[in-house]
Amino acid sequence: MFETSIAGSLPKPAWLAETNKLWPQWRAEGDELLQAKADATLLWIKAQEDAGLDIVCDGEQSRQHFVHGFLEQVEGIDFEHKVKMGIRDNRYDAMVPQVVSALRLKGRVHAFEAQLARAHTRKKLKFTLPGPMTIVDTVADRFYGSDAEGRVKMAFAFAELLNQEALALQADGVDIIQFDEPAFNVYMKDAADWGVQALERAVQGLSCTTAVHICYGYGIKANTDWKSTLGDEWRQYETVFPALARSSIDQVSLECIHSHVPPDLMKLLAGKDVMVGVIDVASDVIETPEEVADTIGRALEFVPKERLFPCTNCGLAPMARNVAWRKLQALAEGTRLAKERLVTA
Ligand code: MET
Repeated sequence: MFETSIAGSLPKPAWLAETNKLWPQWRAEGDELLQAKADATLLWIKAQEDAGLDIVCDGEQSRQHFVHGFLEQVEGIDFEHKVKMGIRDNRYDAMVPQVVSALRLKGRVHAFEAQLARAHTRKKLKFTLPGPMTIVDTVADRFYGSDAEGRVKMAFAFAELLNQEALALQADGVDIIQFDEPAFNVYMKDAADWGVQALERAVQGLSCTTAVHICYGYGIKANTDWKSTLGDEWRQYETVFPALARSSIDQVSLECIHSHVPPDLMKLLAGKDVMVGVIDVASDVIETPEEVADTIGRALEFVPKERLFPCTNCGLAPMARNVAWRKLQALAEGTRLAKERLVTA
């Protein structure tokens, strides 16, 4: 009960990449970079285990960014000529690569870090991939056409590639494959109309546990500014949760602590495991065990205890390393307290 995990990413050590950045530059090249990625992956696996998490991740140490890491292994994408594009409905500008021809995987995307992680932990291993709709929102298109039809076509093309990599990750021994779809909270109607279907294409044939993560973004300024415009009640999840409840996806990861999401929206996920965000990634203040346990307690009003998985609101990538480390501990300690409360209730 209450198995703990994170949304996926952790800060990169200063010897691997620039710190406190969402799109950091690597500090090394070639074999040296590969070795640094491996070392950072092992370091964070150990840290997650030491903190007492039940399900561990590779911390996304081998990818520059949660979307572009996947795209780097896709043929048909021009990384040489990146363009500036407003992403997440123009919330912020990012330098994005361009889709210039038909899409195909160059080969395996995450074999190195998935196999490394699998060889070094006996804990359940979760692996994250970007979702098709979020990829479409983080790349410039010069091939599929920018109308709605083109976007859907491109999403399904990416879904097929994601599916190939997901099947291979399953064969590597990954227990849970999570697709990150923050775009579901931005284009809610599209998410319900075709985003979930594209996700279904990505999980086709998988027998491991499947998950989707939907949040209000990292703790960067563009996101905290956006959140301040969303009012007192954030009901974005209301449009897509019913479609997810009808889907074959096993688990849904959502933002909870310090958010204005009405917790009763979790009721819309009946029949699914719910990864509840009990750690705020937009604040360096470390949650107390009481705060974490209280958040779990609020979620328990709407999620059966055997379906509740305490998690972080989003990735910890742009944070300071020591803050992230203490947040892992807070997640585990608070969850322990929530379990105790349940026994003594
Ligand atoms: N797996 C990604 C992370 O943990 C999710 C990002 S959603 C903005 O960083």
